[in-house]
Amino acid sequence: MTIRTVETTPFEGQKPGTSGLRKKVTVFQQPHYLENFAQAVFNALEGLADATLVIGGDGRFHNAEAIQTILKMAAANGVGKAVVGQSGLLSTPAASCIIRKRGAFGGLILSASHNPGGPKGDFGIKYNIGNGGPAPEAVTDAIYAETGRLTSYRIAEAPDIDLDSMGEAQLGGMAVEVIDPVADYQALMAELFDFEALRALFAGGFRLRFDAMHAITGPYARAILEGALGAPEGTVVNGEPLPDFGGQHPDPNPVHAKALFDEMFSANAPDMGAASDGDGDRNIVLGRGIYVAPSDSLAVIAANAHLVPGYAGGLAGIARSMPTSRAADRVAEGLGLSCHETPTGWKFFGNLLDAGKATLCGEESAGTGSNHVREKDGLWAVLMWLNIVAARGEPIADIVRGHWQEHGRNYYSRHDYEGLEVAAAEALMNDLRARLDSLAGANFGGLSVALADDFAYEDPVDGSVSKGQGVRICFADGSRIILRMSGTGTEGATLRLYLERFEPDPAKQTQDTQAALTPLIAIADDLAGLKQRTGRQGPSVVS
Ligand code: VG1
Ligand code: CO
Repeated sequence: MTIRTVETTPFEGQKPGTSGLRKKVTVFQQPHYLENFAQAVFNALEGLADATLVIGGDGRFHNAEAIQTILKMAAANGVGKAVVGQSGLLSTPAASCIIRKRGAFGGLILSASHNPGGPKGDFGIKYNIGNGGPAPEAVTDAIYAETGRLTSYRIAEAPDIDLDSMGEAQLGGMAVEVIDPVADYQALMAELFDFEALRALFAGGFRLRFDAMHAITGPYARAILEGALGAPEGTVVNGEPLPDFGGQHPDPNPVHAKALFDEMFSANAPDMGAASDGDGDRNIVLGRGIYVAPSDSLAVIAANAHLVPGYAGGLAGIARSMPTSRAADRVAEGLGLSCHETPTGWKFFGNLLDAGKATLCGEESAGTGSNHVREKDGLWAVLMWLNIVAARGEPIADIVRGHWQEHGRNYYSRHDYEGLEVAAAEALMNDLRARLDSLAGANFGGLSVALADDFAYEDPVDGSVSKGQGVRICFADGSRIILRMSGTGTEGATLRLYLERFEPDPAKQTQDTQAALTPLIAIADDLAGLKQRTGRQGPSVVS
């Protein structure tokens, strides 16, 4: 094998503290761009020689080319073996599963998750460590440091590997194994869930519509739902992964999954609706005439997990990101479990899961998962709900409303202001931060501020501290207003406003979430000057 050393210049583009790169495809198509990042990863990882790396992506535009480049670079950097999903495909949770199952050193996942794809869309790459989860900050910082001192990268001169056929090949000194992207993941799901009960559920006429949004979950959902569980053909819609996701935006929210929402609120709605995102780690769940807010989903799953074989032994604890509603905290309290509050992003759950401090984790942004892998897992959440429905024999709407009656209801909504001018959004946040101290004890129409801070987290396992994770304003009655800037967008700035209010009394609970939150929306606007400073009349997405 001939190895070419290509001279390059230090690489700018990656934000420090982020687990990978997410950029426009056109940025990734620039000469040396992907190569620079990959070489920075290889340089930063000690002990990679002769080790196994798992490689796969969500099938978006540029996936196949990027994988060929990465394989040639991995071979040139002394990697022992690459395990690649057939046709270069692996969902994020399946990649996590395979890294763990095969004891790999780590993995490279090619995806920009819920961001749009296609030649004008986004591409991304991130490195996951040997526990199957996103690299923690110590590793991402090391990769970032390497990007700043790169002078060359190494690549093998070799023909492309045939990724469409399963089997083993050799790329110089590196073995390449092309595997079925679904098999290991499906086997893990069969261990966790009562597949027999789920087969009986579908055989009994239960109707599910699973919208794979032309992204990676299609093959997984077809194999498991329509294959192993016998759901009727057509249960999975938009099941063919397409490089541009069929021109759609693979983000399962009320705007981009509108067809699914319309169907679930129609007269002929099936029993359950669900969707996943570009790389298969997110999920939404709907019942007939009801959308289950992801924060509620975590709480309901926690309260019912004992009904599911993989969790029958009970939970070690629950973890949620700070902006996620406190519905799960109430369940944890009732079960005598601790509920950990982490910054946004799945990487913060890894230590808690590894240390056995949590079994279930969730984020308000349609992410739910457990200790079975180290990523959030869209299809897992759907199977969890199916198993709970099968065990309880109740419709989803009744399960959710019953949960609110028993535990109280945490009204919750996220308002996104997308595509803002970066400087204006940053100024808004900075001005708000500067005023936090003066807010303590302040009163807004009868609501008094109990705590106003910029969230900081100390990891209970390794002691690392992450600061500046979002402004939170907590009121004496349990309501919260949270503001933070998105770290995943590729155009302008996205400001996220999170609103939460608790209503313990079932007699006072209304169906209209936005109406229940109206006073908080007004306070948030007042505090942050949202309308005036963004020049927007309202948010671009309400979820
Ligand atoms: C968003 C979500 C966050 C999630 C992250 C990655 O981040 O809010 O909860 O962990 O996306 O999800 P941000 O910084 O834009 O708010 V995914 O599906 O891209 O892996
Ligand atoms: Co995702």
